[in-house]
Amino acid sequence: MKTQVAIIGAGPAGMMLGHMLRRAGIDCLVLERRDRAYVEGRVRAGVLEQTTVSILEDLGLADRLKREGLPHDGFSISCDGEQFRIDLAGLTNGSRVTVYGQQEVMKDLFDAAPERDLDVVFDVEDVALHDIDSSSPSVSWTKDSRSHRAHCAFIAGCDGYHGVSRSAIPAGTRLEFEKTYPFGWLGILADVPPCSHELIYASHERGFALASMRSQSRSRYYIQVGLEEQIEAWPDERIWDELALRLGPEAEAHMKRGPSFEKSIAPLRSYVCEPMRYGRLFLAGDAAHIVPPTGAKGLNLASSDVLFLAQALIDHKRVGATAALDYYSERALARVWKAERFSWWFTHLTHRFPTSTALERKLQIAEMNYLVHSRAAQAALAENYAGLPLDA
Ligand code: RFL
Ligand code: PHB
Repeated sequence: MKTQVAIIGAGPAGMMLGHMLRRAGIDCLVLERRDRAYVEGRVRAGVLEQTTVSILEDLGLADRLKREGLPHDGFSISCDGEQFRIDLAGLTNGSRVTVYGQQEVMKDLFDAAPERDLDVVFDVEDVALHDIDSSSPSVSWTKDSRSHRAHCAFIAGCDGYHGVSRSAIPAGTRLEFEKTYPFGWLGILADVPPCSHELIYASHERGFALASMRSQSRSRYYIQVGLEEQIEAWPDERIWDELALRLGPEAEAHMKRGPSFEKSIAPLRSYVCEPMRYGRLFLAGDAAHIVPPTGAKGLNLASSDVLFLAQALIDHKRVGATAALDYYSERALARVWKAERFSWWFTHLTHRFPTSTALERKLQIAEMNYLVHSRAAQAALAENYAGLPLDA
């Protein structure tokens, strides 16, 4: 078969790109290793920047987000039990973020696919990329034990950190930058009202904690845990006790406990692959870069990547121009590195590192103190958290 763009991976990056291309009348095909329920069931991002919301609005896919998403004008930071607020809107000319779970974003993207002629093939196996450095690349896969191949003009590698696309770029032509953190996040979902109407990021002697939400009646909480920790060692009561301690008395006073219905540990990593393009293959989203979730940037970067890529592919289709395609990697990476820096910085500010010395803990507390008292420091945090302009 033939298509214009073969998209590997039906996560947020692949599905948003698919919708952008179909709207511009560009043929594409999305290949996904898992089934729809699995992709939609993954509990991940919660915070959307205005750029991501605007992309979904522009695609006409934000009706439910507008109804059910929770706009947030600020968030709190708690340091050893003392809480202060970052006034996102006041510090940034009115920017705000929207709390709307990645699961809901995926549902909206999948629901709209059939009516917009966006083909998504689930449960594919053995996806392989061919001739990506030629003008006639192709992608092959198997499904139900039958082999398939799509000849295309371009391939979009949107298959996440563990996908196959990135490794199709010859090792000698890509640079990888990586840091793994010596801890992970243990996350739970529970059907109890959130302890605060805004998010609380806590830096505590015992480690980081985060109070987030999915709705007025569903809470999402995280605590920093050691990489050796097993989930079985964390019954709900132990997690609630730890959250109460780390988030501090103000949050504890309003914290409703209840049974968790999702519990998992995610490792933290900073990673960038450069360049994000090789021949006819373009990487986007987690396939090209990973940020620790502290800054809430992963899904938001995936959306700006695919916006840049769609603009370039549309340009190519309309006037045969390759300039935007040639500039894609540089344009995307400029934004990626700023989000990497911010996520790394915010992680260092709020987490306990097992190797950190007493001096480093004092420096961390001094930086937090500076943040409490300096409007300039708060403004820098706020503009990064709310999301920098696309080409800032
Ligand atoms: P995804 O979501 O990993 O999707 C990739 C898709 O590709 C499929 N795939 C393949 N398909 C075909 N063939 C293969 N060989 C394949 N290999 C893989 C996979 O099955 C999958 O469906 O990448 P994408 O689209 O780039 O999207 C990235 C986001 O999912 C990710 O960055 C965010 O979830 C990160 N993140 C957050 N981002 C935010 O912007 N705001 C947040 O508040 C936020 N919180 C989070 C997060 C991630 C977290 N975890 C668990 C890592 C909180 C957490 C805890
Ligand atoms: C979430 O609600 O899952 C969430 C919120 C903020 C973050 C990371 C995750 O920084």
